[in-house]
Amino acid sequence: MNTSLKTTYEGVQLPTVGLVGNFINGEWCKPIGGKTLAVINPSRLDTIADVGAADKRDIDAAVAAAKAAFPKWRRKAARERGALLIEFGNRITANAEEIAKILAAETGNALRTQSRPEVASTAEVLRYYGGVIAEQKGETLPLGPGLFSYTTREPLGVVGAIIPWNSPLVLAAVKIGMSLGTGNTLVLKPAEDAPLAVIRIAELAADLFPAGVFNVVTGEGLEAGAPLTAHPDVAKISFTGSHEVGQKVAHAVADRIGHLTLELGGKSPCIVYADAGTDAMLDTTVSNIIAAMRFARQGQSCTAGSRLFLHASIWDKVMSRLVAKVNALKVGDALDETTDIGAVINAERYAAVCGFIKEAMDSGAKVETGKLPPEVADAKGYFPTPVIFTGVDNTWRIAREEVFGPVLVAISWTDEKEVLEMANDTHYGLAAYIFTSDIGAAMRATEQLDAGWIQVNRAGGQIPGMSYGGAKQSGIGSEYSIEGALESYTHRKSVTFGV
Ligand code: TXE
Repeated sequence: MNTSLKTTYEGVQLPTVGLVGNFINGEWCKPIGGKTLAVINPSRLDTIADVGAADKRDIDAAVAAAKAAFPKWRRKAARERGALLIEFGNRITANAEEIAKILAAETGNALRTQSRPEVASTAEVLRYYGGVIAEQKGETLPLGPGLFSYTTREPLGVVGAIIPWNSPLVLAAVKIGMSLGTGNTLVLKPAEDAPLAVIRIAELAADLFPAGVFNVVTGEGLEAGAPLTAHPDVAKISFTGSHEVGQKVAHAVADRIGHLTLELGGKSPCIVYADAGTDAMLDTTVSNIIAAMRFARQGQSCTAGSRLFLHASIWDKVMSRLVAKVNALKVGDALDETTDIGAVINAERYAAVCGFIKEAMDSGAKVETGKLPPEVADAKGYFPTPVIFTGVDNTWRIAREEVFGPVLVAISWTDEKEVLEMANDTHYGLAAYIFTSDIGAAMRATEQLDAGWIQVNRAGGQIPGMSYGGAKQSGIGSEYSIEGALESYTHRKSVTFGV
């Protein structure tokens, strides 16, 4: 094995053996085609490291290893599988700082505000599944005299998991915890833009699971992702990513009637009622709007509350405080401890975000704060400053499509019925945020909003244990909770006894 790879980047300890390629059947091995891809730091535009770029042959090898490991792994007691997940989480905690720096460098997500908390959540997610997975219970059903039926939860087989770059580590942990915990084996393909932290945690787990149970294959969407989704021996695909690729994945899986979980994007509403703008609540409300928008993740979150519906009676004071607070956030190098907001992931996404901003400006949107970022060629990194638009109609593209950048659209409202209709007027249905202390208003809104996850007076991230998944075109299936894991990663086997 080639060990002459660089081991540090800007003082950050990199994965070591993992950089040569794929983790298949308990071994690190180079991609069969010998191709590599460069992982770029979006805050500095230099190459952090080259990783293996797999193709169908590597996917075939990984799926074969996972298939061979399945019969033994599925028979291991759930509590023993859980113990390994807990140990995995503990190893991540023991190496947290080094992993967080790798994550910040490759994703552009600021170390202090984003990457350290993501590593902590990653370990917590694995420990959560490790703890609860023994509760893989079925049902009993006395059907009548001499007739008794029960169900067990059976794993599906080989799971293929494909994840994006915006929260790569915690999403890897969710898919690892749910699939391995329930007795499936796994082939995990991280995003080509951000595979390094995932490779690092795979290194930490290399001796933990029996060979073939947990496999990681790095590579691009078409060369490595597509063959995984189309593989006849993959029983289930769990995909988090774009709506467009989600459709392709669904088609590929449908061809063989495979199991599927999709977590796609969102254009989530953030509804602020008049009572959230009182002097006592103002600061909290403004912080919540900023948190919901995920400004500190450059808006690159599927749950970003990117459509702000602000009650007209509090518009002026909330908007002026919001602009002041957003302007105080420091945009910069993700590895810098003082940075609040890092960089957008790559040139393509940067150009797309700039395109959205320019189009809204050209259409006459009012810019409350922010500006059109410089052309990529002039930029030292992919740094769009946060933008807040007003004077935008809910029908404009900026108000309807997922920008996946730090761009908030604010719309004023007075009538509750109308605002709830506007909030629901989208094909997405992932998240929603409501800020009010009026319990009746909160009840009406939560009842009427079409969203998989509604937060009332909170704008945080997912917490292990809660069920999380999209309504409408935001996805299929539920993750994070034990119920989600059991529904999405197992099938029910019914057994009926007669006498
Ligand atoms: O995602 P892709 P991109 C949205 C967001 C963002 C847009 C584009 O709006 O701006 O999608 O992001 C793999 N078969 N979200 O282009 O392409 C790919 O290698 C199988 C929302 O980066 O969907 C990567 O591992 N796999 C989202 C993963 O899919 C394929 C998070 C995601 O990449 C493939 C990310 C193919 N044909 C983006 N093509 C969320 N739900 O949070 C690509 N991939």
